[in-house]
Amino acid sequence: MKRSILGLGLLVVIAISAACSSASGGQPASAGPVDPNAAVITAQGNAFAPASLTVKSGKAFSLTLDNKDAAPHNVAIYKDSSAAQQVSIGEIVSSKSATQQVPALDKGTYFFRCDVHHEMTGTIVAE
Ligand SMILES: [Cu+2]
Repeated sequence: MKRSILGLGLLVVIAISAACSSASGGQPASAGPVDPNAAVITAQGNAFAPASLTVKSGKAFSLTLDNKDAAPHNVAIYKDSSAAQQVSIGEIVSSKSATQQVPALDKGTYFFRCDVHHEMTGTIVAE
């Protein structure tokens, strides 16, 4: 009796791990490391969503751009809208996602844009 319960448990474990591996194998390929805690900005129809992102100041973070457009986009963060001082420049990708590591920010409001389409803009607020 005990033996068959053990056998059943083993079968369940095998079934679960098989289900997991087939699920991850079916995922579309994406660029860059996958960080489940990354903040996500979506680019679609040549616009960012959300256009304003709030983060914790003083703490580096991962930011994923999920580009749903065939057009190339990136998330380029600058100190302000003059785009004179770079903070973090993300990889330019088309129809896929890319994750960038953003250094710890002082409290304040930062500007980001797509370096390909300067009309695509947003703000990051570090508080
Ligand atoms: Cu763009």
